[in-house]
Amino acid sequence: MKQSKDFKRTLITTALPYANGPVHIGHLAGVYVPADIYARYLRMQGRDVVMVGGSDEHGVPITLKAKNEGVTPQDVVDKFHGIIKEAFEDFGITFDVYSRTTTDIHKKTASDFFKTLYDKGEFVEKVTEQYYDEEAKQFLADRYITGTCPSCKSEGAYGDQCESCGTSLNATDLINPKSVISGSKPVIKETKHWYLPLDKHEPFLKKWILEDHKEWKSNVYGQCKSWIDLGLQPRAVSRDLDWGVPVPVDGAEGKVLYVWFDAPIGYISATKELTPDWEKYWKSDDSRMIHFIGKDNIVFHCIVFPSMLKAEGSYILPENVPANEFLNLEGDKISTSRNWAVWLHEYLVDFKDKQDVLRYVLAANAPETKDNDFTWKDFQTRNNSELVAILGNFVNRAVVLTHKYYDGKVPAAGTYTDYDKEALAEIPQIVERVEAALEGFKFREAIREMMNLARLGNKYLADSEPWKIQKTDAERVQTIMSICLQITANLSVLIEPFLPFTAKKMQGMINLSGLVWSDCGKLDLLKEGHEINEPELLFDKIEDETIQIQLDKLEQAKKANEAAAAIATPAKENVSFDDFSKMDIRVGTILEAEKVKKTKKLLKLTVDTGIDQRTVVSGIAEFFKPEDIIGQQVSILVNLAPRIIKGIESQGMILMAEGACGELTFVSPAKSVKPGSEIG
Ligand code: B3M
Ligand code: ZN
Repeated sequence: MKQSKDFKRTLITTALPYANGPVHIGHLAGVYVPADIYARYLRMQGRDVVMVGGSDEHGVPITLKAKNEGVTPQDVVDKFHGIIKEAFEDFGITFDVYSRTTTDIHKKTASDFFKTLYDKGEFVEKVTEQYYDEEAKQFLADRYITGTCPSCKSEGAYGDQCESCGTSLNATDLINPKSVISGSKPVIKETKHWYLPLDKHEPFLKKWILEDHKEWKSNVYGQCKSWIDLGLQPRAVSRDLDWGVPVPVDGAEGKVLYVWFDAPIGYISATKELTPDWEKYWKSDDSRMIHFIGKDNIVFHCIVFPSMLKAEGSYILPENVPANEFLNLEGDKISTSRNWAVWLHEYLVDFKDKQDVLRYVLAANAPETKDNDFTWKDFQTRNNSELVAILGNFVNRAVVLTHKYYDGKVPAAGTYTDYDKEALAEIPQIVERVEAALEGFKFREAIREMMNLARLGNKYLADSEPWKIQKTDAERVQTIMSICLQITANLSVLIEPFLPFTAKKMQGMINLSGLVWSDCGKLDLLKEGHEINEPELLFDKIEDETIQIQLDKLEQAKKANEAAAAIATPAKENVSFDDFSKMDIRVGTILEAEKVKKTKKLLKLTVDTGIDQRTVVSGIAEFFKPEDIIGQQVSILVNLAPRIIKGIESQGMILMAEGACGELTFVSPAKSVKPGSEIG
């Protein structure tokens, strides 16, 4: 595999998050922490590197959100672009430029790009049939059409997918389709669009990826291979929509570039915004481009965008696409709509100044080769038993002892024992392993190796026990402390790409600045007599209560979802009034209650129905104790045909309401009424 040093420049791109919601830990773990680690590592080597990013501000989900909230799409993206940008800054994600796709530069760049391909005849035009809203006078994107799912029959399925049963759909499959805009029934109408003929680029892609880039991560290579093996089809690059970059050809009124056409061009526009010299990053063979993305974006970055760049002709193609899999949260898929997420802006309120803890946990647990789970318990453990107990503990003791023994001045190294030499010899080896892992985009391995240096220091100090011999062998203690300080100095450099906030604190503590990557592995970073500063705590323990608060938050989100899901249960089919009036529902009073033997759920009730006293078997035992419900007024369906339940004849049914978590409560009159009163 080629190394970073084989190229003169590196252009790092990071997936542009949609500006229709804030960013969460999944974004950070999948894309931005690895990209930032990589960019910092290259910058510390003095390499020419730019990291570009920005908000993806076009596309249907944004227009839908705007519509639901009664604001304009621009309002939506203005709000979230700000929130996202700030969250990234807070977490130390060092974009050289963080732009957005609604800038004039971007609109022009995307528009010109389309025009170039259009003029070169790189598109095919196709007329297809699509749903059209005659009242609103516009074509309807898939998400703008709802109807009954042909598969599970639930209402409110979208034109591309039913969220109840997960089936992917074509808009024309929906039963009773309805326009989200006007509520009217859409009609089918012809529309013209421009397609990128991926089939034409297939032979090239086959060679470029499957033969020339066998070194790509297996999840990325595998996905590309299965797309190519299936045979590539032309892809529409325009849409009938009024939010986006207008298609720059005559007769394309009301059409915009498909969001996935303009978004990757956003990388180009952002670079243009950064520097007038942008072309050297995009158009010279001694530059290389690396796309940091999540797995759902692989096809666009490995197949579609490269085909666009190739068709244009003057751009370089990505050298590598180290896409990550997904991060789950406490065993469940992260979901914005279900609020099942840890939002970055909220994390920082609950864990002030603990950016590095999250960066550490996410990198250590990054979903590099398979989906992975974030749990608060693991977060706590990694903080307490790795960051606090190993890294923080070692550095703190090294600094504190230096103050105690030598008034804060670095002692002379003296003579090394074999044990010292062995420990010191490990440092450059660890550095080498960190480098090799980073060059191969293996961030978990890199951070583990980085932590091994802290482990080494911790063990060296614990084994050497300078506090025991300080009075008897002062010379030896000087050597031990000098070695601990050199390890600390090395750590302060080595951790910088991963834990930049902590690195800064450490460098402040040992009074060093301007360190670069090649300082890693040097054993004389701190000269004899160099004065260090006062110790500062790098990490502190996270208690169970703090973790419980986070777990409670998630529990609440879960309950709210269940409540919403319960409310959202689709209505049953209509019944006639006659059918309804056949039901005889009355107010009854419970006179007796006892558990039905050998069952968990059933109570046998005697109910005064006003007509008679009768026996009803009811599945409420998990929620009520028999003695607590004597005298309770209930609603009872008295003319339900009797049924034998567990050998008891049940004559009627008690009506119950089901709460968000499945708990049952009685449906009873707001004030006490005579048993036998009719309900209806
Ligand atoms: N906004 C999709 C996503 O956030 C899309 C990425 C664009 S990268 C050019 O997953
Ligand atoms: Zn369905």
